[in-house]
Amino acid sequence: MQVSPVIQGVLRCGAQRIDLREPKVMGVLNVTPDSFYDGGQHYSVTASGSKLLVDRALLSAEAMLGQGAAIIDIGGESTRPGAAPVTEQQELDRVVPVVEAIAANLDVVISIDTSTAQVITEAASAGAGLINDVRALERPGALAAAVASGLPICLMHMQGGPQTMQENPSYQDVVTEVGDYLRARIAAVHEASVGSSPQLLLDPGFGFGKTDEHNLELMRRLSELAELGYPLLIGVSRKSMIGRLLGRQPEQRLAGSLALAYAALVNGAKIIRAHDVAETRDIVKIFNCVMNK
Ligand code: 8Y7
Repeated sequence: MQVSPVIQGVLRCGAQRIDLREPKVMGVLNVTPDSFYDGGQHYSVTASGSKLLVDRALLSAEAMLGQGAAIIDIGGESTRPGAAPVTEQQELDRVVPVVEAIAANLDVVISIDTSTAQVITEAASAGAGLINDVRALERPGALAAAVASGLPICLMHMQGGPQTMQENPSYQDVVTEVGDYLRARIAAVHEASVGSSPQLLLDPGFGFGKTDEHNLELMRRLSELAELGYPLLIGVSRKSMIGRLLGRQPEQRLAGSLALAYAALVNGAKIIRAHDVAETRDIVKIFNCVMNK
C-alpha cells in the first residue's frame, strides 16, 4: 500500500486540539430513540421534553469527560439495521441543540456523527470539532460541507447500506478492498480541498457490511490500514460480532469490547469509539504503560 506523507500527531478541531501521540477515547452519545445500546436515553417524542433531554445529554457528556473521554460523538440517526430513517430536519433538531449545549459548557471535542451536508454545516457552526461519517461523505453535498468546515474528518468503510449491509457481505480480500475504498475517498477529499490540507482519520467500519470473519481479519491486519498514513479510529463497542462470538446480549459485552479495543491499540488504532469510557480509558492507560510511555 502507498504511504501518504501525513503528519500524525495533533488534530486541530476548531478551538481544540487532540494529541494523538497517545491514543484517545471517543465516548458515544446517541440522541436517537432507537440506537441498539443507548437509544432513547436522551430522546423524547414531545417537544416540551426537549429541553430536559438536552440537559440529560449534557450530563452524559459531562460524565464521559470526567471518565477521560477526549471526544464526544453525537449521533442523531441510528444506523442499526431496520432503524427508521430520519429527515434532515429531525436530525438537525436532535443534534444541534446538544452540540450547542456541550460547546457552551464543556471543554471537550465534539464529534458529529452524520452523513448529511446540512447537519455537518450547522453542527460545525454550533461548535463541533470533528466530522464522523459512516458513509465517508458520499451523500450529496457532504464532501463540500465537510471540507468547508476545515475540521478533521473520519472516513469509514461500509459495504452496502445500513438496511441491507449484513445480508450477505462478500469480499475477495476484505483488507485490500477496505483499503482501496478508503484510498478512493481520501483522493476525493483531497480533490475537493483546493488550497487546504484536509485532516483525515480512517475507520474500517467494524460490523458495517462484514461477517465475523471479515471483522476478525480486519482486526488482525489493522496495521496494513495504518500504512495508508492516517490515524485509525475504530468502533467495536458492544457490537453484535461480540454477541455472536461470546453468546452475549449487549449489556454483557463489555469485556469482549475491551479485548477487541486492546487488540486494535496493539495494531495501531489511535481513537477508540466506546460506550464505556472509564473502562476503555483504563485499557488505554495500561496500553501506554506496556508501551513504556
Ligand atoms: C461506528 C461509528 C457507529 C464505527 C465510526 C455502533 C457512528 C454503530 N459505529 N462511527 N458509528 N466507527 N467512525 O454500534 O465503528 O455504535 S454506530
